[in-house]
Amino acid sequence: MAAGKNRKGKIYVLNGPNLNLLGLRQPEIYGHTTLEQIREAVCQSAERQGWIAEFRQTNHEGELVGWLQESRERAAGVILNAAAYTHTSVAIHDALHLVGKPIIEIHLSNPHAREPFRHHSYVSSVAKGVIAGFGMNSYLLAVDAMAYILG
Ligand code: CA2
Repeated sequence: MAAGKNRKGKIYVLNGPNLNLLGLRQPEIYGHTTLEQIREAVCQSAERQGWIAEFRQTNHEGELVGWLQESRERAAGVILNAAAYTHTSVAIHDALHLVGKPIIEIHLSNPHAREPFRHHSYVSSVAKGVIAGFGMNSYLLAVDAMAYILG
């Protein structure tokens, strides 16, 4: 086993509004994979790399803010698909500022190839990096990147 593979720290993987409907609506944009299938793949990949993925979804902005506050004490890093809140939420931007751990912004689709209102992100300026446009693989690439950043 490679050095550090048995640390078992937590990586928070947080998902915003409507992502619970993945695979059930608009497959032409978001694909056929369900959030549960993504959760399983993410948890397995994290585990293989010596981390525990804490995978959650909420439709509520305040709950997401609460989880970001919690991550300050409980997570080594945060992978965030804030969904529509990416483009609207100063509250999430402020909470991300306080996390003090590496943050990776992810999206299934590429917001820059979509409507202009998706081109601005309140997450990007406080993220270590952004991965977008690769469907479920955006999540898996983010797990790899986070494992690499955390060493
Ligand atoms: O591409 C992404 O991951 C997004 O974060 C998804 C958000 C969108 O507002 C962002 O601009 C980009 C929307 C998530 C909505 O999820 C749905 C899932 C199934 C059916 C309809 C919506």
